[in-house]
Amino acid sequence: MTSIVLPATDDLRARARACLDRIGVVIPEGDELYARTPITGEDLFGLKGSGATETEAAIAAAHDTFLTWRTTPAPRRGDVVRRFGDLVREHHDDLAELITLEAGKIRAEAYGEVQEMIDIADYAVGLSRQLYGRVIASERPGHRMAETWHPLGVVGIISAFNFPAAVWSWNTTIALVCGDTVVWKPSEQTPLISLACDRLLARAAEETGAPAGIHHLLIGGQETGEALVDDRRVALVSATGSTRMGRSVGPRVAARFGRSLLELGGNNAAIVTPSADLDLTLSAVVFAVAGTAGQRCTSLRRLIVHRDVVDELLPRLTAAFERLPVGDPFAEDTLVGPLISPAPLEAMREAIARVTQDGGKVLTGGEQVATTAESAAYVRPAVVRIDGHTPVVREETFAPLLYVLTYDSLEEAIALQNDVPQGLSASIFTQDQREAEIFMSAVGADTGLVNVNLGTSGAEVGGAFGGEKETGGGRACGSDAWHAYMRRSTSVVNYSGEVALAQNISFS
Ligand code: UN1
Repeated sequence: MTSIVLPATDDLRARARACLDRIGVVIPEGDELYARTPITGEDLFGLKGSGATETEAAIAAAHDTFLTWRTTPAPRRGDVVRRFGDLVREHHDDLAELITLEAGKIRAEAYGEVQEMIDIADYAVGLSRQLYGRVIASERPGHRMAETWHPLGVVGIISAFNFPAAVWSWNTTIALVCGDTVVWKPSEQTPLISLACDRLLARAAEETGAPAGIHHLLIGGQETGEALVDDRRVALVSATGSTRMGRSVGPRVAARFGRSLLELGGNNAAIVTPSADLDLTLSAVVFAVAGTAGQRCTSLRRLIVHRDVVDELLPRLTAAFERLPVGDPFAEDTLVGPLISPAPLEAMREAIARVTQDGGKVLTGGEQVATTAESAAYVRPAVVRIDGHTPVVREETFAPLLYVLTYDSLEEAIALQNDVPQGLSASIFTQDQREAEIFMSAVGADTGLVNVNLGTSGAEVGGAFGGEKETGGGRACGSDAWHAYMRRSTSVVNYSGEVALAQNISFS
């Protein structure tokens, strides 16, 4: 078997260093943790980590800075975010290159992730002039009742490897215009891109006169995350990652009556109905499964196909999967880059073994792709046909693995879609308006994101992003998601000159 030729790690290291230089990052070299590239699976740099002392200092400084930042008018807080967005535009190539180097995304997707940073920065700048409250009709004469949204405090961000820059940007740009300050613990798998983001924001702060203490980066492991989770000065913990992580974070933050915003696992499904446009369905499904090598929380994991179209769809689907170029994410024609590490490859193998034992049939994929780098993990996206939900189908496997199930009635298809513990994103492919409306209605998909004639992944930042059930319930990004980053005060003013009690109470 011919193996795919990958770039030399020395060349990748030089590319990373050049991007970091252009952004202005001085690499904190050390030997406490290692920046690694999934392209070859090898280390790029040894780094110094942040210990307990740095974590404490960062939280204390973020809290101190909050006390003044909250008094800066919101449109002025928008200035730092506007400048940050400009710097991201200037360094679009550098950031995208670092994302490819450290997260293994193909070029187009790495550029897309940086675009998502720009989009949310634009959104947050506009929001800085729109932090509106409501004026509410009072039941008492001569009284005015109004809501005001105030800055909340320190926001602790715990982010994952798969969107190492965009998810931080969603949280940070909105937190900053809301008057909060940020302490960020990124994934240990993506320290370089985190250093780059931190540096660009620090430059934006320097240039716009915002205090340096509005943002703190902590390069650390689980203990660092736990310190944020347990510290009362951290008003909101916004955590993206596995349901397992969320199960520990949520109750711990709640135990101290802190707030959490959880973006956890998905087990996203798409229903293909008899009226679906199959060409459109195919290309949407292929991206949703194989994009980012199946490592998005919104990746498509289950395809629920009507029995009348399954025989037509499946051969076309497997052929499309077999044509997918897997390999070096820097190569122009590659569509599927590496998995972040060998662990998801192992998880995918295990899932395939379990589903096969349960009667599933692998239609294509699942094999590791041979390359010139021993420690890298490249895999062919897989399609498995299975008759119903077995336990492994109801779990999230963070890899390009699609289970295909069949259905006869829409009701049955919706029941299957909802019969998983997670509730992030769902799609239906149909030209039947009635079916589409039912799918989006109260008896339809129980997910936070519901799509008609498009795939489950690739949401725009303007909408509220997040999901129900074991996905954690949090909403980030657009719409009114900013409310999570502020505290609401309901104020009542009596200008009547008399005492009037609510609920018609007379107390004399
Ligand atoms: C994630 O995988 O954690 O909707 C976020 C999408 C992207 C964000 C995914 N905009 O697929």
